[in-house]
Amino acid sequence: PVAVKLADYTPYPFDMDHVELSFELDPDATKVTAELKVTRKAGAGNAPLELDGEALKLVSVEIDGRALTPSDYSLTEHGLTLADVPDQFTLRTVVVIAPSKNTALSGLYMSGGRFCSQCESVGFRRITYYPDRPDVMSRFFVTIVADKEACPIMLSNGTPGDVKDAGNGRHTITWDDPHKKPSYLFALCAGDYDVYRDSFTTMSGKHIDLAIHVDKGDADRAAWAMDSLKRSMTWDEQTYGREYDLGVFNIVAVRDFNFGAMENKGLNVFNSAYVLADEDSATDADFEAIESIVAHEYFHNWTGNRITCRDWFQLCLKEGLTVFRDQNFSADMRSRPVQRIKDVIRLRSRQFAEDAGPLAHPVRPDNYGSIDNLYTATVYEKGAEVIGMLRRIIGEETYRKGMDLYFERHDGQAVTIEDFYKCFEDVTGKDFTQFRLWYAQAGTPRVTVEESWDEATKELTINLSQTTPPTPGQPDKKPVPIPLELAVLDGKGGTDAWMTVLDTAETTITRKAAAGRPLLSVNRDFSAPVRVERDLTRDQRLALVVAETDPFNQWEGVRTLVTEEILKLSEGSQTRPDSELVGAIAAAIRNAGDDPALAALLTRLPEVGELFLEREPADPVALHSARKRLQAALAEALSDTVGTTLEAPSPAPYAPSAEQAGVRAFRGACINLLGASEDKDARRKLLVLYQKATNMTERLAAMRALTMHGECPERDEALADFETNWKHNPIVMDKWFAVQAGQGTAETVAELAAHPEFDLKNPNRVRSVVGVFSTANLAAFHAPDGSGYRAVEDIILKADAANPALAARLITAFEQWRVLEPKAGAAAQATLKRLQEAKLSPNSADIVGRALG
Ligand code: HT7
Ligand code: ZN
Repeated sequence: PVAVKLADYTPYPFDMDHVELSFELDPDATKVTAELKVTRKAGAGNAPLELDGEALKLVSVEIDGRALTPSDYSLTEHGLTLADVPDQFTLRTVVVIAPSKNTALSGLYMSGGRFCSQCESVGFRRITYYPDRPDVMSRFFVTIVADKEACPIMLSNGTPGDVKDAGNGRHTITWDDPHKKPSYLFALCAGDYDVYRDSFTTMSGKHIDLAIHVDKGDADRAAWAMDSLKRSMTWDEQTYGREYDLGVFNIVAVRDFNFGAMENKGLNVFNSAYVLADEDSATDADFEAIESIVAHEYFHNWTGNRITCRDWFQLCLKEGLTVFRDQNFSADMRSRPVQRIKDVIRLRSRQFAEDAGPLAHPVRPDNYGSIDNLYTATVYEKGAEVIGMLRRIIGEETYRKGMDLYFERHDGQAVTIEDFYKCFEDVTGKDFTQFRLWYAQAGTPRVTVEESWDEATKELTINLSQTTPPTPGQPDKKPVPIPLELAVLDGKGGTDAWMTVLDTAETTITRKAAAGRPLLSVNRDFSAPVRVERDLTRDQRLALVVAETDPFNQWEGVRTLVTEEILKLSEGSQTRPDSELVGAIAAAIRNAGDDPALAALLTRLPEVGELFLEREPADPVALHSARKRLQAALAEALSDTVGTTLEAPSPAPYAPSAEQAGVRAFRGACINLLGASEDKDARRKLLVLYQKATNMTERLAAMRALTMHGECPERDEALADFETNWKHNPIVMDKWFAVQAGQGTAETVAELAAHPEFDLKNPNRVRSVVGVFSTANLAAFHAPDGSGYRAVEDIILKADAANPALAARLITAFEQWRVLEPKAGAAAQATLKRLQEAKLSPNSADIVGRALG
């Protein structure tokens, strides 16, 4: 694909103040009429009117009621151009589209027999001819005409008018969205749904009707999503002073969706996996994910919708900021340290890996080949970390002042990262030019920490230095401002904490201590998204874990020890896990007993993908085996704790509360340890746990733990039972597929892909097999004989023909091929080359091309 460049941005030469759309819905031939009120901008010269359009059948074009002939315009497969247009006019186009044939799930498509749209980022051009770019903002009026029986409910953005009869068994409605918006926030959903309703009164006393639209029979399973929505609305009022701005807020759950959810104005569309939950069918992780995604999409109403992006290079303006907001919401709803640890695990496993490979790019890229591939962990997760650093540096109160100014100054506009930082410059009087390097430089900075102690002066001298490794297209990096939370610890709970901003390549700090040599705690709370390098012995690290007073760093200390141990085992410099270390980890887990969620996180060993970052070349098979050995040793050391924990009953009656979820998380961790255990009786115990489980969290944990034991009658019994009980529920069946893909071999993938319920057109199902296998089962995926790659290659090719955005994302699993041990690396490279030779979509070709470099 030809690269689009940030430097080439030019404003659109026309204003498009008012848009009237009319849809005559039909799965095979929907007629879309668009009336655009167009005004040439002052100084726009005689620029032609260029409209984007793809996969549209053009029926007619009129200007101010005058029909045009093909000689009056130019039509290509990417759009419609009108050369000589007046300075002010009404353009009317009629097109026909076929939602039933739309398998890309971008534009207007069918899911479960219902109409559904997805326009971000460039789906609107598959609905009608339009300047499909975020800086063109219009007021939309949308009329829908549909069959009364097939579509009793017809939804779009804004405020609904009355439903009227349209003859021939059809009816019609018009929606008016008073807030100007870009086309990517347009949505239309129509069909027969069950509706879960509620209401919310805003801080200024306005009444809002809330509704969640789901498949027939699923309404009760929307209660948690509704509860999450109301809590999000309250949180945004209390934390950012932001109130909802329409009389209705609708959510629609759809089965076939390329992503988690979409923040269309007043009409959020969700992947049904992030709406539907009840105690029988959903795990605590599901409840948590629903809470955070509902909040994320709701928060976009201000950070994304009221203030949007000038162009797609500014994606992090809405996404990084909104992830930061949803992470803080979750931290307030649950435990802040536990939330921080989970966010960091996700950041390291996805974003650090991206930053270390051929797909590395800055938080705000300056060029792209395929726009769907911009939705990355770097834009989202690192984008959120950057906002977190900004807040840390300027303090919470000043951050809020800057945000208030941003909302006041830019409401209703499409803006840039520079506009955002100008607000913070204006409230602080500081210059953020160097800070904005975080948006321009790819790669994870490394901070090296060296210390020396002067017994005579009682001074600890701390030397801090930073470097950022080269990334594709960026060989040389400048120092970035790194806010480091530091503390010296006296080992008796005494903590002298402060923050320093490392904004040069190197600096030296001294800190006085009252008594003997203190221990140094660095990057507390993971204050900056960097890799910290310290040359400490195991004993020094153990002492630091014991003395540590920051919960994040307590976990981090154990994590580092565990990582070093797995690396030693995988490299053969040690054959068996060190019993003293295993004992110390087990003690740390037992000591965290007051906070079971934290204890559960301590038992969770780093995944193989995260270990890749530590060694080059990486040997997934050796790492997996070393990890298993350490897990088995830990299971043995904790066997008493595991026994007593699992003998106690699970909390009852069930509630998806953070407190109960913490207890179940530790029970789940114990079940997992049984999965790793070499105890002969473990399988029988796990089958009993599976059968007696009173909730999905523990039932699934037991089934997963049984699959860790490989082929055995107990595993087969659990899998068969699960399938029989849940075959009617696709969201739960995705877990059944995922559990097997996450533990099995290439053969397992082939079997799962041949299962009658495997559906190449359903992204959730494809991800639960191919996505899970290639990202969570790395020893099998990266098998040196290439069998793992062969198992997914054909599925990816077939998926690409139907849904390029989905396939491109699956191919990113190959991004680490260069760091793999030679056999797997060569097999991965050969697979990428074969894919490159196949006729791939532009999305997938973009990933393959960049991955091969
Ligand atoms: N803003 C939404 C992004 C999204 C998306 C992007 C590409 C293809 C399909 C998509 N569906 C939703 C989701 C969000 O970040 O809130
Ligand atoms: Zn988002």
